[in-house]
Amino acid sequence: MVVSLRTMSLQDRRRFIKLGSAGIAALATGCADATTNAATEPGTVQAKGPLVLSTWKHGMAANAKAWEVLRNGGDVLDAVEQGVAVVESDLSNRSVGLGGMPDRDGHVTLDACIQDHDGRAGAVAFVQRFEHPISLARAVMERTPHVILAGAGAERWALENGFTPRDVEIPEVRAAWLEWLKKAEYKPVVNIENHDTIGMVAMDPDGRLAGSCTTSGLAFKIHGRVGDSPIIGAGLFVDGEAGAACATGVGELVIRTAGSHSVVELMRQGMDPTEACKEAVRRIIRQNKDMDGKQVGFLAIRADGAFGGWSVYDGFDFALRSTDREELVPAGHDRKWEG
Ligand code: SD4
Repeated sequence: MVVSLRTMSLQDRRRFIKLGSAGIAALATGCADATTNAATEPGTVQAKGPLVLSTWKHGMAANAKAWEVLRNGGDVLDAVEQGVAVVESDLSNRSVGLGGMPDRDGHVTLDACIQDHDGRAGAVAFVQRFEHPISLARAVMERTPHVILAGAGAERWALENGFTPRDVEIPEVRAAWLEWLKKAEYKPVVNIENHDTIGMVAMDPDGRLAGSCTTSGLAFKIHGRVGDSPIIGAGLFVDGEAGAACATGVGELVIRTAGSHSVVELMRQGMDPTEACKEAVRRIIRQNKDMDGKQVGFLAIRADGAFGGWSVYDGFDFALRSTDREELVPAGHDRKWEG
C-alpha cells in the first residue's frame, strides 16, 4: 500500500510537483491513508501514479525525461512522447531512431506509435529520414482521423505538416551493413545481443495512463517490413480502465498474439501485471515450437498502479521510475539464454 494521490488535496498534488521525487514520500507521512511508498517488486501494488516504466537500459534516460515532464505538472502523453524522444535522438543507439541498423537494402526505416488514457492512438510505419517518429505518430493521432500512416505517404504528410527530415550517415552502420551483405544471411532474430526498441508506459499522479513505442526494427529486415512497434494491440496497448502494456523483441511473434492487448485484457480480469506479462509470453511460446534465441518481453502497469514485466529469456531489464525508485529491474523470464 502506498499513498494514493487521488486521496490528496489539490494543494498536496501541487506540492508533489514542487517537491519532485521526494514529494510523495514527504507527503506520505502526513497523509491519512498512507503507509509507505513501497513499490518494491514488480507486481507490487503502488496505489496509482506517478510511475514510469520503459524497456532496456536506455529506458533510464527516457524515464528521467518523462519524470521531469510529470514533475513539472505536464501531461502523461507529453511525458511518454518526450521520454522516448531522448532515445530517438541518440545516434549511438542501433535499434531506435536514425542511428538504427538499416534494412537489407541499406535504408533505416522507423516504426512508432502512441496511445493515451482514453484509447486515442496514432502511429507511423516504415518511415525514413525523420528523427522523431514518435512525434509523427502523435501528430497522426491529433491531426488526422486515422491511426496509422505508412511509408512514402507518411513522409509526405509529415513534410506537409511542418516536420523537417534529417539525413544521417553513420560510417559504422554503413560498414556493418556492407559486412552483412557479404553473406546476406537473413536472420530476423532479436536476441539478447540485438535488441533495444523502446516501449514506455506511464501513469501520472491522477492515475491517467499513456504509452509510446519506437524502433528501427530488426536489423537487415526486408525493405518494407513492419514490426509490432507501430501496431496498437501488439507493441503497445493502453486502456485507462484496465492498464497499459508494451512489448519488445521479435515483432512477428508479438503481432500474431496481439501481445500487449492480451496483457491489458488479462489485467482487466484482475490478473497481476507480472502474471499477465508471463501469460502473454507463454502464449507466444506455446504458439512457436522454435523459440531458439527469439526474445520477447512485456511491461505493464495496471489501472491501480501495480506493475510488472516478463520475458522469454533472461537479460531483459526494464527501467523503473517511481517516487522512491530509479533503477533498472531484471524482468522475470521463462528460459535461460545459452547463446
Ligand atoms: C520489431 N519489436 O521491429 C521490434 C524489435 C525490437 O528490441 O523490439 N527490438 O520487431
